[in-house]
Amino acid sequence: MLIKKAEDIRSSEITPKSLYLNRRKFLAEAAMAGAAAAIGVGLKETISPSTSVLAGNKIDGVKKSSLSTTETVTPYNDVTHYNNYYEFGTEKDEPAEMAKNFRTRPWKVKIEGQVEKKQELDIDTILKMAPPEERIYRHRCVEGWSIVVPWVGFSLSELIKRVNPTSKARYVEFTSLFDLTRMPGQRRQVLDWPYVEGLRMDEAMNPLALLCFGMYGEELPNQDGAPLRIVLPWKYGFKSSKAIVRIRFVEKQPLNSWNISAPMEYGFYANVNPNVDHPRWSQAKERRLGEFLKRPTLMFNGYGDQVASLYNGMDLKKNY
Ligand SMILES: Nc1nc2c(c(=O)[nH]1)N[C@H]1C(S)=C(S)[C@@H](COP(=O)(O)O)O[C@H]1N2
Ligand SMILES: [Mo]
Repeated sequence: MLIKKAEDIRSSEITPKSLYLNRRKFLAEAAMAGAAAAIGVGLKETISPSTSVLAGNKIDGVKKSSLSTTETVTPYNDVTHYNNYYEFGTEKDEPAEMAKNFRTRPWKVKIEGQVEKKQELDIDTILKMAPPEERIYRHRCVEGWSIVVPWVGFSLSELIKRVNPTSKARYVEFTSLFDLTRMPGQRRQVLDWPYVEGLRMDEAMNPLALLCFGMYGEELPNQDGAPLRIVLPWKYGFKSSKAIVRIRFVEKQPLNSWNISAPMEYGFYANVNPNVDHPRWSQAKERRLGEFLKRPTLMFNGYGDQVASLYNGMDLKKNY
């Protein structure tokens, strides 16, 4: 999502090399799955996190959620090796490598701003606030790729209810970790660090908004935002902040990193919208990791029934 040169714009129209390699990997996996079926081993075993060197700890007592899609889940290996996480490099394969040894304990999250009691919560206190759920969501990056991920977490509203925002709280702001020694990508000024994002209060309270600490039944791998991130399936991926250390309730619309960096290209709302093109490319289609042909992008990424009413009366071409 860096400001790209003309030659890069063209390359987004053809098959990017990483996706091409991804397809080769996909074909290899499909061949493996075929072989596995032939010898009576389940497909799941060929793609499950337990086969990865980055396997985390299993999360117990995870309940299935009715908010899940039944679409095919993207292989774990793709979701953990095709990442946007500029604190750990700007190439898609860099975060897996560069975040490998990132320490996520101890970890505190500051609760600040318009709340009855400002406090600092330990990550392990937050994880116990509500029972963990598996939410299989579609997730669409503004760059035109998408994934389907079995995230683990609970609704952000569970935390918000417990910290009692005041009546002045109209927005909530998420700040990611700033630490030059632990996040080497921050030594480059590709963004104004730390990464910040925000939501309107009613968006944050929508049941779909997920406070996320796991995926594929395990703790989040570092490259996907451990130990705590947000997941907002109806919005472009850049709204889903990783490695959150501060949640602040505010009166005014917070700034957000990509809007600061390129306001004409990335707005505050960032709702998935196939009818509003990015100034440098169309948003009408997307490529699901592991697939070759593009598929049409859906309004609100297909979550319109749950979220369209939040934007009644708003011009979504202006509020992109
Ligand atoms: N702190 C932080 N959060 C971030 C980003 C980032 O660079 N830094 N990238 C965003 C973007 S552009 C996307 S598409 C998603 C990618 O999440 P994933 O790597 O788990 O698929 O993370 C979002 N959250
Ligand atoms: Mo993204």
